[in-house]
Amino acid sequence: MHLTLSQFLSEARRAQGAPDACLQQLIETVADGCRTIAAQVNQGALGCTLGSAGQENVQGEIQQKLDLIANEILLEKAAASGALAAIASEEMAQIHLIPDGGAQRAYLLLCDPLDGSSNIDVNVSIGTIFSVLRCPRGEPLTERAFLQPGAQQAAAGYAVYGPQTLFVLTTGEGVHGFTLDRGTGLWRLTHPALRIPEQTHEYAINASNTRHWYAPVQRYIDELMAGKDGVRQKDFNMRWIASMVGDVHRILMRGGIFMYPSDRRAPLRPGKLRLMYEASPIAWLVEQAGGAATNGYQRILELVPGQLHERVAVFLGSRQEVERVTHYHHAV
Ligand code: AHM
Ligand code: MG
Repeated sequence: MHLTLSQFLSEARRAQGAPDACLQQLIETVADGCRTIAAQVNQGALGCTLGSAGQENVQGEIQQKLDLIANEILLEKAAASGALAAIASEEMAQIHLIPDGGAQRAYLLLCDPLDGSSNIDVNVSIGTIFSVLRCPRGEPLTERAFLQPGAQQAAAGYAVYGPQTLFVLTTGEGVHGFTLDRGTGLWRLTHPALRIPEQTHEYAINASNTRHWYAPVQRYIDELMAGKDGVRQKDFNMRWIASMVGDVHRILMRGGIFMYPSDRRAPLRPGKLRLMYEASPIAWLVEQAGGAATNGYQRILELVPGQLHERVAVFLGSRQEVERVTHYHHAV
Protein backbone atom coordinates (compact mmCIF):
# COMPACT_ATOMS: atom_id res chain seq x y z
CA MET A 1 0.00 0.00 0.00
CA HIS A 2 1.29 3.48 -0.84
CA LEU A 3 1.92 5.73 2.16
CA THR A 4 -0.03 8.97 2.26
CA LEU A 5 1.91 12.24 2.26
CA SER A 6 0.98 12.72 5.90
CA GLN A 7 2.16 9.22 6.89
CA PHE A 8 5.38 9.68 4.91
CA LEU A 9 6.19 12.99 6.62
CA SER A 10 5.36 11.62 10.07
CA GLU A 11 7.63 8.60 9.48
CA ALA A 12 10.44 10.88 8.24
CA ARG A 13 10.02 12.99 11.38
CA ARG A 14 10.27 9.93 13.61
CA ALA A 15 13.30 8.53 11.74
CA GLN A 16 15.28 11.72 10.98
CA GLY A 17 13.75 14.35 13.23
CA ALA A 18 12.88 16.37 10.15
CA PRO A 19 10.67 17.94 8.97
CA ASP A 20 9.62 19.43 12.31
CA ALA A 21 5.91 19.46 13.16
CA CYS A 22 5.52 23.03 11.96
CA LEU A 23 7.16 22.33 8.59
CA GLN A 24 5.15 19.14 8.18
CA GLN A 25 1.97 21.10 8.72
CA LEU A 26 3.07 23.73 6.19
CA ILE A 27 3.94 21.13 3.53
CA GLU A 28 0.57 19.45 4.02
CA THR A 29 -1.13 22.85 3.73
CA VAL A 30 0.64 23.58 0.44
CA ALA A 31 -0.26 20.11 -0.84
CA ASP A 32 -3.87 20.78 0.15
CA GLY A 33 -3.73 24.05 -1.81
CA CYS A 34 -2.39 22.17 -4.84
CA ARG A 35 -5.26 19.68 -4.59
CA THR A 36 -7.72 22.59 -4.64
CA ILE A 37 -5.90 24.17 -7.61
CA ALA A 38 -5.99 20.78 -9.39
CA ALA A 39 -9.78 20.70 -8.99
CA GLN A 40 -10.02 24.16 -10.59
CA VAL A 41 -7.67 23.12 -13.41
CA ASN A 42 -9.82 20.08 -14.12
CA GLN A 43 -12.97 22.18 -14.42
CA GLY A 44 -11.50 24.02 -17.42
CA ALA A 45 -14.14 25.88 -19.42
CA LEU A 46 -16.86 24.57 -17.10
CA GLY A 47 -15.34 26.44 -14.18
CA CYS A 48 -14.93 29.82 -15.90
CA THR A 49 -11.21 29.68 -15.11
CA LEU A 50 -9.81 29.97 -18.64
CA GLY A 51 -8.61 33.13 -20.37
CA SER A 52 -6.87 36.33 -19.42
CA ALA A 53 -7.57 38.29 -16.26
CA GLY A 54 -6.87 41.48 -18.21
CA GLN A 55 -4.11 42.75 -15.93
CA GLU A 56 -0.32 42.47 -15.62
CA ASN A 57 1.90 41.14 -12.84
CA VAL A 58 5.02 42.87 -11.52
CA GLN A 59 7.08 41.42 -14.39
CA GLY A 60 4.77 42.98 -16.98
CA GLU A 61 3.26 39.62 -17.99
CA ILE A 62 -0.48 39.33 -18.63
CA GLN A 63 -2.04 37.35 -15.80
CA GLN A 64 -4.44 34.54 -16.59
CA LYS A 65 -7.56 34.04 -14.49
CA LEU A 66 -6.11 30.81 -13.16
CA ASP A 67 -2.87 32.57 -12.12
CA LEU A 68 -4.94 34.74 -9.78
CA ILE A 69 -7.22 31.95 -8.60
CA ALA A 70 -4.23 29.73 -7.74
CA ASN A 71 -2.55 32.64 -5.94
CA GLU A 72 -5.67 33.27 -3.85
CA ILE A 73 -6.00 29.58 -2.96
CA LEU A 74 -2.41 29.39 -1.72
CA LEU A 75 -2.71 32.67 0.18
CA GLU A 76 -5.87 31.57 1.93
CA LYS A 77 -4.55 28.12 2.86
CA ALA A 78 -1.15 29.42 3.91
CA ALA A 79 -2.65 32.12 6.11
CA ALA A 80 -4.58 29.45 7.99
CA SER A 81 -1.62 27.11 8.43
CA GLY A 82 -0.27 28.67 11.64
CA ALA A 83 3.29 28.00 10.53
CA LEU A 84 3.91 30.96 8.25
CA ALA A 85 5.10 34.49 8.85
CA ALA A 86 4.87 35.73 5.25
CA ILE A 87 4.39 34.64 1.67
CA ALA A 88 5.82 35.88 -1.64
CA SER A 89 4.49 35.01 -5.06
CA GLU A 90 5.13 35.55 -8.75
CA GLU A 91 1.71 37.17 -8.87
CA MET A 92 2.28 39.73 -6.09
CA ALA A 93 4.70 42.66 -6.32
CA GLN A 94 5.24 42.77 -2.54
CA ILE A 95 5.51 40.16 0.16
CA HIS A 96 2.29 39.40 2.06
CA LEU A 97 2.57 39.32 5.85
CA ILE A 98 0.28 36.82 7.54
CA PRO A 99 -1.74 38.67 10.18
CA ASP A 100 -1.28 36.92 13.55
CA GLY A 101 0.86 34.45 11.63
CA GLY A 102 0.38 31.63 14.10
CA ALA A 103 2.17 31.00 17.34
CA GLN A 104 5.28 29.83 15.58
CA ARG A 105 5.80 32.11 12.54
CA ALA A 106 8.74 29.92 11.76
CA TYR A 107 8.70 29.86 7.96
CA LEU A 108 8.46 31.92 4.78
CA LEU A 109 6.76 30.58 1.66
CA LEU A 110 7.57 31.52 -1.94
CA CYS A 111 5.54 30.28 -4.86
CA ASP A 112 4.78 30.38 -8.54
CA PRO A 113 1.10 29.52 -8.10
CA LEU A 114 0.54 28.55 -11.73
CA ASP A 115 3.62 27.73 -13.78
CA GLY A 116 3.25 27.41 -17.54
CA SER A 117 0.42 29.93 -17.81
CA SER A 118 0.53 29.93 -21.62
CA ASN A 119 -0.62 26.29 -21.50
CA ILE A 120 -3.74 26.76 -19.35
CA ASP A 121 -6.17 27.36 -22.20
CA VAL A 122 -4.75 24.61 -24.43
CA ASN A 123 -4.98 21.80 -21.86
CA VAL A 124 -1.27 21.04 -21.61
CA SER A 125 0.50 20.21 -18.32
CA ILE A 126 0.91 23.11 -15.89
CA GLY A 127 2.03 23.25 -12.27
CA THR A 128 2.66 25.00 -8.96
CA ILE A 129 6.19 25.56 -7.63
CA PHE A 130 7.00 26.33 -4.00
CA SER A 131 9.97 27.00 -1.75
CA VAL A 132 10.05 27.20 2.05
CA LEU A 133 12.66 29.25 3.93
CA ARG A 134 13.22 29.67 7.65
CA CYS A 135 12.06 33.04 8.94
CA PRO A 136 14.98 34.96 10.47
CA ARG A 137 14.40 35.94 14.07
CA GLY A 138 14.97 39.28 15.70
CA GLU A 139 14.58 41.59 12.71
CA PRO A 140 11.58 43.34 11.18
CA LEU A 141 9.94 41.16 8.59
CA THR A 142 10.58 42.76 5.19
CA GLU A 143 11.53 41.49 1.72
CA ARG A 144 15.12 41.24 3.00
CA ALA A 145 14.17 38.22 5.12
CA PHE A 146 13.40 36.33 1.91
CA LEU A 147 16.72 37.07 0.20
CA GLN A 148 18.41 33.82 1.19
CA PRO A 149 20.35 31.54 -1.18
CA GLY A 150 18.52 28.41 -2.31
CA ALA A 151 20.95 26.26 -0.31
CA GLN A 152 19.09 27.43 2.82
CA GLN A 153 15.67 26.12 1.75
CA ALA A 154 13.85 23.98 4.30
CA ALA A 155 11.53 22.37 1.75
CA ALA A 156 10.83 22.72 -1.95
CA GLY A 157 8.64 21.09 -4.53
CA TYR A 158 6.02 21.31 -7.21
CA ALA A 159 2.68 19.95 -8.23
CA VAL A 160 2.20 18.98 -11.86
CA TYR A 161 -1.35 19.03 -13.24
CA GLY A 162 -1.14 16.65 -16.18
CA PRO A 163 -2.73 13.35 -17.15
CA GLN A 164 -1.89 12.48 -13.53
CA THR A 165 -1.57 15.02 -10.73
CA LEU A 166 1.62 14.63 -8.72
CA PHE A 167 3.17 16.45 -5.77
CA VAL A 168 6.98 16.21 -5.82
CA LEU A 169 8.86 17.15 -2.67
CA THR A 170 12.26 17.46 -1.07
CA THR A 171 13.19 18.39 2.48
CA GLY A 172 16.84 17.52 1.85
CA GLU A 173 16.45 13.74 2.11
CA GLY A 174 15.96 12.86 -1.56
CA VAL A 175 13.04 13.58 -3.86
CA HIS A 176 9.71 11.84 -3.48
CA GLY A 177 6.62 11.93 -5.71
CA PHE A 178 3.00 11.52 -4.53
CA THR A 179 0.11 10.87 -6.90
CA LEU A 180 -3.27 12.42 -6.14
CA ASP A 181 -5.88 9.71 -5.61
CA ARG A 182 -8.98 11.49 -6.88
CA GLY A 183 -11.27 8.99 -5.15
CA THR A 184 -10.04 9.78 -1.65
CA GLY A 185 -8.34 13.13 -2.19
CA LEU A 186 -5.14 11.72 -0.66
CA TRP A 187 -1.61 12.18 -1.98
CA ARG A 188 0.02 8.73 -2.09
CA LEU A 189 3.73 7.94 -2.35
CA THR A 190 4.15 6.42 -5.81
CA HIS A 191 7.63 7.67 -6.78
CA PRO A 192 10.02 7.33 -3.83
CA ALA A 193 13.67 8.37 -4.08
CA LEU A 194 13.68 9.70 -7.64
CA ARG A 195 17.07 9.74 -9.40
CA ILE A 196 18.01 11.55 -12.61
CA PRO A 197 20.26 9.49 -14.90
CA GLU A 198 23.69 11.14 -15.31
CA GLN A 199 23.61 10.72 -19.07
CA THR A 200 20.83 11.54 -21.47
CA HIS A 201 19.97 12.00 -25.10
CA GLU A 202 17.18 14.56 -24.53
CA TYR A 203 17.33 18.33 -24.23
CA ALA A 204 14.78 21.10 -23.72
CA ILE A 205 15.24 24.68 -24.90
CA ASN A 206 13.09 27.25 -26.70
CA ALA A 207 14.95 27.08 -30.03
CA SER A 208 13.03 30.05 -31.47
CA ASN A 209 15.55 32.19 -29.53
CA THR A 210 18.56 30.65 -31.33
CA ARG A 211 19.65 33.87 -33.05
CA HIS A 212 19.87 35.66 -29.68
CA TRP A 213 22.01 33.09 -27.83
CA TYR A 214 25.52 33.74 -26.57
CA ALA A 215 28.40 31.64 -27.96
CA PRO A 216 28.58 28.94 -25.21
CA VAL A 217 24.90 28.01 -25.61
CA GLN A 218 25.17 28.18 -29.40
CA ARG A 219 28.19 25.83 -29.32
CA TYR A 220 26.51 23.36 -26.96
CA ILE A 221 23.26 23.19 -28.96
CA ASP A 222 25.08 23.01 -32.32
CA GLU A 223 26.91 19.94 -31.01
CA LEU A 224 23.69 18.30 -29.81
CA MET A 225 22.03 18.95 -33.16
CA ALA A 226 24.99 17.55 -35.10
CA GLY A 227 24.20 14.23 -33.38
CA LYS A 228 26.07 11.15 -34.61
CA ASP A 229 27.86 13.22 -37.26
CA GLY A 230 29.43 15.61 -34.76
CA VAL A 231 31.73 15.57 -31.74
CA ARG A 232 29.05 14.02 -29.49
CA GLN A 233 28.79 10.96 -31.75
CA LYS A 234 25.21 10.24 -30.74
CA ASP A 235 21.80 11.61 -31.71
CA PHE A 236 19.82 13.79 -29.32
CA ASN A 237 16.09 14.40 -29.19
CA MET A 238 14.41 17.70 -28.32
CA ARG A 239 11.32 18.35 -26.15
CA TRP A 240 9.79 21.68 -25.08
CA ILE A 241 6.51 21.84 -23.18
CA ALA A 242 6.72 25.57 -22.22
CA SER A 243 5.83 24.63 -18.63
CA MET A 244 9.04 24.28 -16.65
CA VAL A 245 7.26 21.97 -14.24
CA GLY A 246 6.29 19.67 -17.12
CA ASP A 247 9.79 19.65 -18.60
CA VAL A 248 11.43 19.14 -15.20
CA HIS A 249 9.03 16.33 -14.33
CA ARG A 250 10.03 14.47 -17.50
CA ILE A 251 13.70 14.97 -16.57
CA LEU A 252 13.10 13.59 -13.07
CA MET A 253 11.42 10.55 -14.63
CA ARG A 254 13.91 9.71 -17.40
CA GLY A 255 16.72 12.27 -17.55
CA GLY A 256 17.49 15.20 -19.82
CA ILE A 257 18.71 18.78 -19.66
CA PHE A 258 16.49 21.87 -19.41
CA MET A 259 17.83 25.30 -20.42
CA TYR A 260 16.49 28.84 -20.29
CA PRO A 261 19.62 30.92 -20.93
CA SER A 262 20.10 34.66 -20.80
CA ASP A 263 20.60 36.07 -24.28
CA ARG A 264 21.67 39.17 -26.19
CA ARG A 265 18.30 40.89 -26.06
CA ALA A 266 18.46 41.90 -22.43
CA PRO A 267 21.90 41.63 -20.86
CA LEU A 268 20.59 43.23 -17.69
CA ARG A 269 17.72 40.75 -17.45
CA PRO A 270 19.35 37.34 -17.25
CA GLY A 271 16.99 34.72 -18.61
CA LYS A 272 13.24 34.50 -18.17
CA LEU A 273 12.81 32.38 -15.08
CA ARG A 274 12.74 33.81 -11.59
CA LEU A 275 15.45 32.77 -9.14
CA MET A 276 13.56 32.56 -5.88
CA TYR A 277 10.33 30.73 -6.70
CA GLU A 278 11.18 28.92 -9.96
CA ALA A 279 14.92 28.23 -10.34
CA SER A 280 15.95 27.68 -6.70
CA PRO A 281 13.29 25.15 -5.67
CA ILE A 282 13.69 23.22 -8.92
CA ALA A 283 17.50 23.34 -8.60
CA TRP A 284 17.30 21.81 -5.13
CA LEU A 285 14.99 19.04 -6.33
CA VAL A 286 17.31 18.32 -9.25
CA GLU A 287 20.43 18.21 -7.04
CA GLN A 288 18.63 16.02 -4.50
CA ALA A 289 17.84 13.62 -7.34
CA GLY A 290 21.52 13.41 -8.34
CA GLY A 291 21.43 16.04 -11.10
CA ALA A 292 23.05 19.47 -11.35
CA ALA A 293 21.76 23.04 -11.76
CA THR A 294 23.79 26.13 -12.72
CA ASN A 295 23.32 29.58 -14.25
CA GLY A 296 26.11 28.68 -16.69
CA TYR A 297 28.81 29.64 -14.21
CA GLN A 298 27.72 28.85 -10.65
CA ARG A 299 25.42 26.51 -8.75
CA ILE A 300 21.98 28.13 -8.67
CA LEU A 301 21.68 27.17 -4.99
CA GLU A 302 24.67 29.38 -4.11
CA LEU A 303 23.33 32.55 -5.72
CA VAL A 304 22.39 35.23 -3.20
CA PRO A 305 19.24 36.99 -4.40
CA GLY A 306 19.32 40.78 -4.61
CA GLN A 307 15.57 41.12 -5.17
CA LEU A 308 12.46 38.99 -4.76
CA HIS A 309 11.56 38.83 -8.44
CA GLU A 310 15.02 38.66 -10.00
CA ARG A 311 15.63 36.49 -13.04
CA VAL A 312 18.36 33.97 -13.67
CA ALA A 313 19.71 31.83 -16.49
CA VAL A 314 19.00 28.13 -15.93
CA PHE A 315 20.77 24.93 -16.98
CA LEU A 316 19.60 21.89 -15.05
CA GLY A 317 19.11 18.15 -15.22
CA SER A 318 21.42 15.24 -16.02
CA ARG A 319 24.75 15.94 -14.37
CA GLN A 320 27.12 15.28 -17.27
CA GLU A 321 25.25 17.57 -19.66
CA VAL A 322 24.95 20.43 -17.15
CA GLU A 323 28.67 20.13 -16.40
CA ARG A 324 29.47 20.26 -20.11
CA VAL A 325 27.44 23.39 -20.90
CA THR A 326 28.78 25.05 -17.72
CA HIS A 327 32.31 24.22 -18.84
CA TYR A 328 31.60 25.88 -22.22
CA HIS A 329 30.60 29.08 -20.37
CA HIS A 330 33.87 29.10 -18.40
CA ALA A 331 35.88 28.37 -21.57
CA VAL A 332 35.18 31.73 -23.28
P1 AHM B 1 5.11 31.47 -16.14
O1 AHM B 1 5.55 31.22 -14.74
O2 AHM B 1 4.56 32.86 -16.33
O3 AHM B 1 4.22 30.42 -16.68
O4 AHM B 1 6.46 31.50 -17.05
C1 AHM B 1 7.43 30.51 -16.91
C2 AHM B 1 7.37 29.54 -18.07
C3 AHM B 1 8.12 28.26 -17.77
O5 AHM B 1 7.27 27.34 -17.15
C4 AHM B 1 8.54 27.80 -19.15
O6 AHM B 1 9.68 26.99 -19.13
C5 AHM B 1 8.79 29.09 -19.86
O7 AHM B 1 8.02 30.09 -19.19
C6 AHM B 1 8.36 29.04 -21.31
O8 AHM B 1 8.82 30.17 -21.96
P2 AHM B 1 8.60 30.40 -23.53
O9 AHM B 1 7.21 30.94 -23.69
O10 AHM B 1 9.67 31.39 -23.89
O11 AHM B 1 8.77 29.08 -24.22
MG1 MG C 1 6.57 30.04 -13.74
